[in-house]
Amino acid sequence: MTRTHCPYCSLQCGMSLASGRGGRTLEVLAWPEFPVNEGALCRKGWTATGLRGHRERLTTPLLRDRATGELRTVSWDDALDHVAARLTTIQEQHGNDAVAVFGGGGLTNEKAYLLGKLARVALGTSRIDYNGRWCMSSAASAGNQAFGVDRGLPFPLADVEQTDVLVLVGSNLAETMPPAARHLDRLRERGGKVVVIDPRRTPTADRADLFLQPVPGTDLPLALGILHLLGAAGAVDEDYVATRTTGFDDVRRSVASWWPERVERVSGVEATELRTLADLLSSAEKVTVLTARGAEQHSEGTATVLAWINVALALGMCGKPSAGYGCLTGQGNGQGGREHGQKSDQLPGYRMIDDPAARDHVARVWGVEPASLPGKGLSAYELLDALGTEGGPRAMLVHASNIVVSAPNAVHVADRLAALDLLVVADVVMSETAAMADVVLPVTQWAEETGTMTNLEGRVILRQQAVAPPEGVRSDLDVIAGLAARLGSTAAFPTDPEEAFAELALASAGGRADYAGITYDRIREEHGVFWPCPDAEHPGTPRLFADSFATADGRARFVAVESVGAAEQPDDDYPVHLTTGRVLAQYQSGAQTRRIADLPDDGPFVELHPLLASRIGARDGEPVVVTTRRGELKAPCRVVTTIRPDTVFVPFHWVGANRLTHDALDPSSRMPAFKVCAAAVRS
Ligand SMILES: Nc1nc2c(c(=O)[nH]1)N[C@H]1C(S)=C(S)[C@@H](COP(=O)(O)OP(=O)(O)OC[C@H]3O[C@@H](n4cnc5c(=O)[nH]c(N)nc54)[C@H](O)[C@@H]3O)O[C@H]1N2
Ligand SMILES: Nc1nc2c(c(=O)[nH]1)N[C@H]1C(S)=C(S)[C@@H](COP(=O)(O)OP(=O)(O)OC[C@H]3O[C@@H](n4cnc5c(=O)[nH]c(N)nc54)[C@H](O)[C@@H]3O)O[C@H]1N2
Ligand code: SF4
Ligand SMILES: [Mo]
Repeated sequence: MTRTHCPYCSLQCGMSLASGRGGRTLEVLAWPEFPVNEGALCRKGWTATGLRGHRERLTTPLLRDRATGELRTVSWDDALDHVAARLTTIQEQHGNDAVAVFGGGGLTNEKAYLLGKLARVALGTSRIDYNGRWCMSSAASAGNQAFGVDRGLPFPLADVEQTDVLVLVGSNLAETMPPAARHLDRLRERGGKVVVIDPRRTPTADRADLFLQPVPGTDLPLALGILHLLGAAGAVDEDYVATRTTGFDDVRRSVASWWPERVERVSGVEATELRTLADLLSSAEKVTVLTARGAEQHSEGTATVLAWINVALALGMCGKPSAGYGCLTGQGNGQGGREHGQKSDQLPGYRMIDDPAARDHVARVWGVEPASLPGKGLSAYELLDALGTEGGPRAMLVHASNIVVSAPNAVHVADRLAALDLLVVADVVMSETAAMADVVLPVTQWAEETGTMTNLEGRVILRQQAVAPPEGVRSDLDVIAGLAARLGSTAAFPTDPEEAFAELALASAGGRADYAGITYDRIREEHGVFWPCPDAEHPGTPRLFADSFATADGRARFVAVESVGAAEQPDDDYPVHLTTGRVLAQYQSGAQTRRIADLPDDGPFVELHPLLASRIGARDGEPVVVTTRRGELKAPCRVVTTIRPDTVFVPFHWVGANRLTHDALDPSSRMPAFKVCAAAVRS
């Protein structure tokens, strides 16, 4: 029996794996003592072993034959020799930045750390970024500005049970983190209130005492309107604002013109509902605001999060027990993945790459000259947009992202990928992106390897190996080390995860996300350790901000923000709002879950309201066509009364949704506007 954690989302539910018949069978069992999920798992967790031994599992490296265009089997040595030789030639001809690296928030901390080191040390390229940019980067950017640190939840998730009012802005956690929904039930049993803000009445909204249904992309005006009402009601905690924050005067002025009727015109949320929410917040002792992708994946995502943080700060909540603001991070290692150097502007320990002291520290750990470390690179979408262009990357290594399905404006992105001289994809299955690659490298997955992940609470946990990998398959750590050696790097690239973690801990020491005091043994004993944990005696930090914030003066910063609206607004040609998101039984691009026999894989669908359906003459279950300025999708419609009549929803787990989405980026986080664009729909 091996204690480990689910391969999917950021809850990182604890589970036990029982291997039988000499490793031929593997069964998921509950691990009731692990506090985050208390033995509960969602359907994806219970069925997670379904990819093991799957006939579509990759088990041998593949190289595209120039003559036939087909992928053919090659040995590991031939594959890695070929990749290293091509990368070297491309860099000799076009410079170091001609090679790009694209990582993923599903990678363990050890992999993310060494992938960043591969880029900065062995390849000397600035061009590394990852799919986490599309996930929580707006909340990260806002958290850094307001609190001086970016940890999704600055408190354990279970704390929300003890709050009085919980506001969920753009989170459908009943379907995206099902075991977390029990906190909502317990909160309500205690007499607390749940508020859900979503253009769709989701299973999460079904648990709400108050449900607001705004036009997609209007959470920012909504927050400005709430703050306006709180000010007018005298509900601002002036003592807290005076002693623990700076910048409120600008914010107070900036919300003066956001009276409820103006917010109603923009957001479609009635002024009376806004007042109800403001009253609820004014009278509560403890308020917790949580944002997720619905609020964040917008061209104004960072400003939106800042505006909701301003609401929490004005009420005096951040740092108070069972209250405050948090972001529900998404991928398994969405949190750790952004702390150890696969983001274009960061070095390990959440250090900034343009900070000379940070460069000195990390260069010393790596045994290189600080000046040899490249500077800041391009953000994920900008990187993809530059592929194969003049001065852009000519080769790219992809570890743990299925870009062809999950990138915005995906038809364009697939064109850019096709323009590369060399695309290398390391994956466990033949994803849509791997299918485009010149070299495919088959890697181990979760139960077959050991490594740490950092869950949405900042809790560093250990996924332990339960079974041997299939023959022919290697870990990403082996791939990284194998390439680094062939590229002539003399730096250390450990393939043992525990050794890699020890180096990561050193590199992170003194940084914002300090792991220096964390070891595998401690994690095993303590059900995970919360960062920052600077030394072996330190207990770890489940709760941040009780006494001070991570800013220079220890105060939280109010940042005044304005709303200019979504980048693309409906017009006569494209009259409805398109939004996208998730369903319970599928995960992300679906590369893994679409192949699991016990999960329904019924393809993309278009959710729309009966009023819209009758206007276009569509009937439930029949195909409709959604078009945007980027592309078109034909899929069966689901006619539901739970969505706004002016909005359609498409899940992104299948090829299709992202042919439609817009590539407008948030100016600060570079987050794409996945959650709203203008569309037309016809039957
Ligand atoms: N089943 C499942 N669970 C997952 C994942 C998965 O793929 N499948 N992925 C994991 C990952 S990486 C992530 S990031 C999380 C995401 O977790 P969530 O953020 O909960 O998931 P989404 O479905 O993307 O978006 C949440 C809600 O936002 C709403 N929404 C759309 N536009 C807007 C808007 O403008 N404003 C507001 N307020 N709401 C809006 C949608 O209707 C949707 O119900 O889930 C994680 N868990
Ligand atoms: N329209 C729309 N698009 C979206 C979103 C949305 O809400 N709407 N959400 C965005 C968000 S929040 C996210 S997080 C992204 C996610 O989108 P993707 O980056 O595509 O995420 P996954 O499908 O998880 O892709 C992970 C890939 O890595 C493989 N893999 C799994 N484990 C490993 C490993 O250890 N090593 C290697 N090398 N490979 C591995 C899997 O088989 C899979 O092919 O999508 C974004 N795209
Ligand atoms: S909620 Fe997330 S971590 Fe938990 S079992 Fe489901 S997918 Fe896995
Ligand atoms: Mo995500």
